[in-house]
Amino acid sequence: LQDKGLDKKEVQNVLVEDARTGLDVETLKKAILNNLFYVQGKYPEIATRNDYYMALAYTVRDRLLQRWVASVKQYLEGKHRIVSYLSAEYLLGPHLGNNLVNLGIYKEAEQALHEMGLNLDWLIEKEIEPGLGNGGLGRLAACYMDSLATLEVPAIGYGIRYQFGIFEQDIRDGWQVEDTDNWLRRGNPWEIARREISYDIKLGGYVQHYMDRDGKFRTIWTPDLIVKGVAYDTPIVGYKVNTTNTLRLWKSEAPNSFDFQSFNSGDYSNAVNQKIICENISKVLYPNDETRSGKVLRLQQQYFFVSCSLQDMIGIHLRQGERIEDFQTTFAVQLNDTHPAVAIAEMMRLLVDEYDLEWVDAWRVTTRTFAYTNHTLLPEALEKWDMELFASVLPRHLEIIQEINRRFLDEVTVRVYGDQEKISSLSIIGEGPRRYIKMANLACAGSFAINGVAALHTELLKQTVLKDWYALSPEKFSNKTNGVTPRRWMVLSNPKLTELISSKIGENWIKHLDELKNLEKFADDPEFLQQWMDVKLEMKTQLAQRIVNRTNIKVDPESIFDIQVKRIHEYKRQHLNILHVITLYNRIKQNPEAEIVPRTFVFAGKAAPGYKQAKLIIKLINSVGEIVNKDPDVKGRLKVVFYPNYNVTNAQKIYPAADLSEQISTAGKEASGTGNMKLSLNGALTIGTLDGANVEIRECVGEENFFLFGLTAEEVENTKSDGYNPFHFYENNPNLKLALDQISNGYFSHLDDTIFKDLINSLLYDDQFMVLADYQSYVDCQDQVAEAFKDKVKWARMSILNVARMGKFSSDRSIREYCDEIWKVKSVPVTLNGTSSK
Ligand code: B1H
Repeated sequence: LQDKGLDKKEVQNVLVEDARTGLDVETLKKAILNNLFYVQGKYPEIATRNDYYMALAYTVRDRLLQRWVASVKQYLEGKHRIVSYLSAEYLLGPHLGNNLVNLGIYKEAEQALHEMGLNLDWLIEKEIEPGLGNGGLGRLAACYMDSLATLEVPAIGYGIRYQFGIFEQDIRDGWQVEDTDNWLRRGNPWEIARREISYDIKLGGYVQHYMDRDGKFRTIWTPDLIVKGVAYDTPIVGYKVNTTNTLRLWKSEAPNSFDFQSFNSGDYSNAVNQKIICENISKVLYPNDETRSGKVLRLQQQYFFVSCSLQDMIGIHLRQGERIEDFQTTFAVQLNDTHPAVAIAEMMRLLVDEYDLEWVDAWRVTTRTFAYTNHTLLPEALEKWDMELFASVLPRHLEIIQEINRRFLDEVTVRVYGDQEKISSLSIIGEGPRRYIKMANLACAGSFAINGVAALHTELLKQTVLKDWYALSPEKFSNKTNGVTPRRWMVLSNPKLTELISSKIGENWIKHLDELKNLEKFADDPEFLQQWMDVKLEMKTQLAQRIVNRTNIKVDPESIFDIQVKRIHEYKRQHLNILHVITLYNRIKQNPEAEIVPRTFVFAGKAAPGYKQAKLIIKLINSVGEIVNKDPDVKGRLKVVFYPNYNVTNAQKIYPAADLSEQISTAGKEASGTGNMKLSLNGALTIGTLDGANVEIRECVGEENFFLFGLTAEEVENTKSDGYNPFHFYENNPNLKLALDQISNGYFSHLDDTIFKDLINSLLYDDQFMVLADYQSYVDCQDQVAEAFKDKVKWARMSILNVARMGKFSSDRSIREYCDEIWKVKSVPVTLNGTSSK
């Protein structure tokens, strides 16, 4: 700067006064037109809706960049421990509205567009969301990125830039059909490709060991494929703070040398093939929520993003002038489930093979760096890799894992006094007809902290799947109950309720959700109760409009909006819900004059494409809907809707309209749930089992405001060990028997008595998830719901108290706990123009 005769202050002033940073309506208007011209190459008369969306998106991005650069600068200036979140999934949802909320310029942008004759919602709805996750686990990562930035904690999220995210769901003839999610088809204004940040990743091949001239053991891994990972960065801005962190997603490509080789050898088509193989690695997200896929490509994906991320972190650490041995002082690395757990072996490989550390020193660094979050107890979700398959992709890592295991078991043998059962349960390598690698055990061995995602889940972890680990190192275990960001899930998705709440208690609650407590004193205020009911009715009316547009089903906004939206899974028991629908329907058929409180049942959720029973459940919902919705005896009192393609965008429209939140998983199966929190925060009352975070929600909102039913986790286990016989419930409960018989006889399927055979047989003769055992308790509880809903004011009062007591479930609280108790990181306010917040 001095060379150019410029004063540092002057340059900064030029930057901050730039038309790309101003937040007022006039500047925004100018900036939008400017970007329309210089980015899209259009003038207003010929601009399309997408042109305007892009112009606005770039206008917002310009403002993010200023904060982003300031954040990176500030982080590099001092010595701060940085959180590194490793996740194979980020279910971000659309950026535009959220960034406007967090920058605090939503109203200004709305006004600017209005003055230009445009509508903000119309542009927001143009965005295609990045669906880079399956469900709760991916969405949690996104909420945590929001809270890290809002709490001004230096953090990087690392993951995969899938070219195709979670498939799009359509319903044809009642069945789910999948379509590819080409989310990048109109470009992505929210990311910046950092072509200069890339790493080579080896795959396959073989390993050789030799002794060098100094008598040191050396290892050479000769891969049979090298792929390049390129960084794509997305800025994540906190709510009304300058802090803007980075989400760095890796795209796989062929290395630069590739084209070159093809020219030399003349084997052009082979070179093209190789290029395709490389690009395949980040091509598509595996759509199996809660079930692992033992495919080579999945392991390659996991290793690919983990190796890129660790190389990137080591680079950042060393460029700070630090020693490799002190890596853990620069980064705390959180493993979002075991999907990135191969990081533990990769860290050892980098330290030992590439940075020449002794094994024990490398292990010390590794075990002070990583922490592991477990998200499920379901046995089918626990990741295991066939050892031969693993060796074919990561030969060196297999050796390293064997060495980790050898040293670990050597130490453990004495601790457990040779108990073979314990040793084999703790072993990272499983024996059997084929040997396999247990990723949860690798994660536990290599981490300094292990946590579950709700109090009950953590207890069950300690008592069941990780029992022997808990006995070995109880100090590593803790609970970190999940949370959700109130910015996306209230301020953005439910502006009307947000405004109503803020009119009574101010806006502080958006950052300090506990302050919702202050609403309690208005729970008996008749005017407030009326306003509360008005907002809910308005949101229900809006959803009713969307429902009719999308499905042609007309629903009554005055009816109970009874909502179950989540991935379709047998353990989540959407079929229990449907059995209740059929039971109400039969009451009407048996007595058309029966008093039935009108209800709209809304279902939404995707089934893993290979999950037969889940797909059948979708077909069942639609089949029952078809009969119930058009039966004249019902007189519109019951409506069943399956809203297609559940994603973040649709969730934001559904939650605000819910009266009743269905959280009805078999107790002990849902690790936490987060939809339960979002629905409750938006004023829905919960009908649920004592599972996951439901337990804590009920504790907070009060048992009088929660509709509880069903077996407890303990009762489920006892019933099973006593020999559970679902057929007994079928034979002895006439309403249940009738409903199941109707399904199997084809009452709901044009007399086709074959379609639902598998589903019914599994319920009658196996019923792993205790649907029949919980049926009567559920129906009785639903009768209480209907009774309670008749008194609208009383219901509204419960709804207000419910919201007032949801403060605990902010992801800000979760992240604060992770920061204080696991990562030991502090916030680093970022200053811009001398202030740290808007
Ligand atoms: C959760 C998963 C999951 N737990 C495997 N486990 C996957 C497992 O692609 N895969 O192979 C994908 C996802 N997802 C969910 O995590 C739990 O079921 C919820 O109860 C919990 O709220 C959520 C966040 O902790």
